[in-house]
Amino acid sequence: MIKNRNIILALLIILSALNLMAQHNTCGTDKYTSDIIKSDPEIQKRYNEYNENIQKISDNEKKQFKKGTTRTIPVVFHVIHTYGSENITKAQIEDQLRILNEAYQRQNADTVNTRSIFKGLAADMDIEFKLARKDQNGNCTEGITRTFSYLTDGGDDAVKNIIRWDYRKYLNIWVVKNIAMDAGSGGRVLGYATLPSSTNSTKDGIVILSDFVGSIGTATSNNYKGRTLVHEVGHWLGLYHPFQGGCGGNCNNSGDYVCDTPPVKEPSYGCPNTNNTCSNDFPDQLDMIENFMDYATGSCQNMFTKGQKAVVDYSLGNANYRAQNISTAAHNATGIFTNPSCTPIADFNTSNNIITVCEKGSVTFKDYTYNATATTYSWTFEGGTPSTSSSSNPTITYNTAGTYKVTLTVSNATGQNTKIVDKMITVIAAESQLKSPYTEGFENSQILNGFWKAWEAGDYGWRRITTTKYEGVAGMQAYIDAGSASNTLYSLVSDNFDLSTIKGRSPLLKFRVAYRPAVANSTEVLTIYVSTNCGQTWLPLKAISNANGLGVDKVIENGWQPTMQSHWNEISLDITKYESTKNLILKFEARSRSGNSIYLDNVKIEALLPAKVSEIENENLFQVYPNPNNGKFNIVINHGKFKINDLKITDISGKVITIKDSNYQNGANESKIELDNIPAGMYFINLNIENKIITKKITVLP
Ligand SMILES: [Ca+2]
Ligand SMILES: [Ca+2]
Ligand SMILES: [Ca+2]
Ligand SMILES: [Zn+2]
Repeated sequence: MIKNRNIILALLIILSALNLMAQHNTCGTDKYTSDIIKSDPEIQKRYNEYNENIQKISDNEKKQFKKGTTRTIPVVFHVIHTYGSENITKAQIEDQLRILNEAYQRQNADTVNTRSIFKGLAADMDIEFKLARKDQNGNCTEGITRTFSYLTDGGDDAVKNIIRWDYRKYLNIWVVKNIAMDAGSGGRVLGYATLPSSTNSTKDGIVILSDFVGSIGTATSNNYKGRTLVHEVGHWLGLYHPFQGGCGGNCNNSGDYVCDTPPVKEPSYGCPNTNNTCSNDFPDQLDMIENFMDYATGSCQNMFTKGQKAVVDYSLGNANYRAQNISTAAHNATGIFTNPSCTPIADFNTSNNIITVCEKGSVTFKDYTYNATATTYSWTFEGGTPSTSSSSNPTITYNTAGTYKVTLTVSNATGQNTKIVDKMITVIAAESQLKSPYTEGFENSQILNGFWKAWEAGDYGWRRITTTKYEGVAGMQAYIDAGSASNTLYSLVSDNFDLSTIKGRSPLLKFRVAYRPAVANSTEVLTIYVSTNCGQTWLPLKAISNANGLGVDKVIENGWQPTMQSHWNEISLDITKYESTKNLILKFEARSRSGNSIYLDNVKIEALLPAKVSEIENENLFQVYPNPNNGKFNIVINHGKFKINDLKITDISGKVITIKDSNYQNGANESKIELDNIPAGMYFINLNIENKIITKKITVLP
């Protein structure tokens, strides 16, 4: 079975290597529409209605091009980002706007490439796009919002809940790093749109990959020339793919319901300008690979047709579809014909996302202010040196361990704006107070409030829970279900530990995990990283999935959680390599596959080998007082780094009077012992520490 699977995998790898050319990037609108129709009968009804209506547009109307007045559509770009390259520049967005405007007014420079057979069919769509100048609340905007969210990495429709503006006034375009929707072709889904018929107040708009926005910046390296958004806006305005339904039948009732786009059997890729995949068109034309609504490479696309314009005119002329987006009311609300000066919105991050640093380390801050150019910067750095700065990207030194706030106020002639990030920078002491061996059971309810740090995305990610745990009252859960976008990473970063106290004794990192996958062939992954430089860099220690111990069994059960100790697997990792470090930090990174949660408890750093006898004997391990006593006495154990097995009190013959084997905490432990009715005489207290017995003699008086 396993063997066969490996052979199939190998074949798949070979096939995919041979067929790299067959891996096509696609548009996600068909898949999105089919899913949304299935989930909502009302949308299915509206979809059918819309299709019937556009089939009713007369042939004559579809052929006759009338130059009309330009319709203006207010647009807002919502950039969803984690301060990476997906946080594209305003210039790149403006470049995209130029490309949209050229395409929808047949002003693009490459109209000359439209082949002569199609030149007479090409249409100026009479549409322009303008970035909003007023937001929903009437505040000055440049038509670009920027929001930090891990959902940029495959959140798909979930990004629409982060921010959206009234869909009847604004064309909402969400710019993301990754779209999780399966392209079904080994390539990427570059974008997807809601159709005029499938729209609703929470979903309407377009999601597009950041590196396919415009033709400059991060889009420079592809040859799509910003036509991906031209295509998606075509869907948003009510156009279909010319290859929809293959060659189809009557051109008015099949395919894209437009007769002047020749039928195409399947999507066109590259620039196949001799293709004629359907011959049921009359006259039989070549495939119109120039059309923005096919899939040919953007650099080969250059036209819409008169028939497509008639469909878009219908959509823009109907209040049920897109008429409100070009209304005077929308124009006034969005301020697109005004040119106000906005106040900048303060935004910043650190260079390379570094938020932890060793004592005396430095952090460079990076300005991401938007919505206007700032003329002044005023930073305040709690715990930093210098503690203030007026430069845009200052470098600050942090001398003392602690967690510190950062504040930036930016301004221009119109006003000022402040961003405060509480507890942004954590400065870690050169030597940790937490000496190994050490156990973290997540029992302290304040564990995530300054000791460990958890990264969440929306409702998902790491949290302390009391409903299920390996031991004690609480454990940790990386909360994941179908709503958690696939490939989203949730990090849990530990406090720092001094490993040098168990140096030479084969230090191990041990922890308990519990997991079952929600579906076959898709498993969440837990990757453990370590850092010895206060979180500046992370080294992977191990990635664990269901195949190598994330769960104790291979049972598939959606929504599963552990209910007994036998559900928890113990993972043990060798960390000898780091035994000299005095501040080791761990990171538990859960990768979502939109399946089930991962559970974690009992994170231990301990030594495989016992301490050397001489080491133990040299420790002043325990005291007993008073001595002599009357059978009531106190034992103080301060065993530091050594592991205690048990404590036995015996009489002079070796008979055990009592055993105390409860858990001993790190540091000082004090126990009260009361031996009632015990005969006077000599007794021994035997402490079993690291399997060596250390004995103290006591005298009980009559
Ligand atoms: Ca057609
Ligand atoms: Ca043809
Ligand atoms: Ca626990
Ligand atoms: Zn499409």
